Amino acid sequence: MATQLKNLSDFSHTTVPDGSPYKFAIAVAEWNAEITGSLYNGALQTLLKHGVKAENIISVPVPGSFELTAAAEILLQKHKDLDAVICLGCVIQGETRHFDFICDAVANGVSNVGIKHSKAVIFGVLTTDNQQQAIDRAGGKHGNKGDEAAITALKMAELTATV
Ligand code: DLZ
Repeated sequence: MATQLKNLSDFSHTTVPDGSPYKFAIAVAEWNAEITGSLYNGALQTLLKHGVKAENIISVPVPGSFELTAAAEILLQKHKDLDAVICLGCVIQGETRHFDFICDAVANGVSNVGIKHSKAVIFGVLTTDNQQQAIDRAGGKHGNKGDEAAITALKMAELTATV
């Protein structure tokens, strides 16, 4: 049962739920694979570190970030016992408007899939101006956004189970 929040200090960024009761899927884009591979390793290790059983993690590759929405939908349709889906990708700004179309589509898409299924679908997609910014956020000087996506999934799984 969710408890009353009393003050801002309740919004702890250090308390991560025990993941042992939960089941997750990770969909990871193959575009910019050296970046998304690091995001994936970060997310996977973070789930395992927080007690998620290896057999309760489904991992699927998709060609590009645009396909993450379809993957999340398919996973939630086929695996009704999933608690959350983590979507990982990396879209790097190019010379055309492709960047904007892909970023908009995947952000709106994963959001809509989550609402449709009443399950958290986590947006772990880097949207950067260049390769260096992506490296910095995939295990570099700005941490690993895959780890953060996994922690968000754990928190949302607990919320879904307890609210
Ligand atoms: C086509 C494309 C381009 C130009 N750039 C990226 C990118 O930076 N990151 C990414 O994940 N995917 C990219 N894609 C592929 C699209 O996401 C998608 O796979 C194709 O448009 C086919 O639907």
